[in-house]
Amino acid sequence: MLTLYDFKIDLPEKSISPGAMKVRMVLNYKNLPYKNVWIPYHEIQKRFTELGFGPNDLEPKPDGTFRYTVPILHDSSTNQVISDSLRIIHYLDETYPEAPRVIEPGTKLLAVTLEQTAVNTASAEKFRFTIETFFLEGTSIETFLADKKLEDAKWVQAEAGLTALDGFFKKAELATEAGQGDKLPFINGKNPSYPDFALGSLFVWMERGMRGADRERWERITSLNNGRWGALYEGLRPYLATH
Ligand SMILES: N[C@@H](CCC(=O)N[C@@H](CS)C(=O)NCC(=O)O)C(=O)O
Repeated sequence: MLTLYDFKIDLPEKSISPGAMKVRMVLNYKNLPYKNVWIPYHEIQKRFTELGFGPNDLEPKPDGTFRYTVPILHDSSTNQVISDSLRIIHYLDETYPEAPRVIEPGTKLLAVTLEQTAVNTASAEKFRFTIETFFLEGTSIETFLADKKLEDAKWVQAEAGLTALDGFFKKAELATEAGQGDKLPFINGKNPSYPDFALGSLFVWMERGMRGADRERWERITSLNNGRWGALYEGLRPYLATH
């Protein structure tokens, strides 16, 4: 049995974690049965330590120590515990080869590079729901949201990041003279692969986090760059279910 550890949040869609949603989409796409275990955000380290799970050793902090992060996948059939979404997805590709592959051989570095570009873009954005839920300590929400100019500037920066990414896609499409039918929604055409899930998981986080007054921002993203991001997200919608 596969068990996916995610953090608990009070949303009808249940999850907002990009890493966990990336793995969940891949599990759904591969049609592998799994169950979810929900951990309170502020107890991730405590609960994982109790369970004997280690920290995420792929992402050291500046002081060299590691964070405890979701997602973690436990596979009882191999008795493995794996942290970090990239490593989990690689593990699923290797361990369950009868399901469709998500990281084609030789494309791991490419996938990570594209993902990091997207993450840098998304981290320019701050929206009310995530700030209030996770970063309310201190004065950040007042400083950030009271200053409309600062908020708008961050959005310009985020949209510029997506537009730069759109430029890579366009060049690749032009170079291979892809017909309209091959263009969308996924990077490789018809079937989603790792970069699509990586980008899609950031869009999940945005769509679910941009509520109320922030909704309009999300709608803008779905139509930005000729609707590229909205179409990619729609293509992934069949894999969003949280079982
Ligand atoms: N690159 C990691 C990122 C994991 C990550 O940052 N997870 C966040 C939740 S979305 C977390 O667990 N944060 C807890 C913390 O930083 O204390 C992955 O994809 O698995």
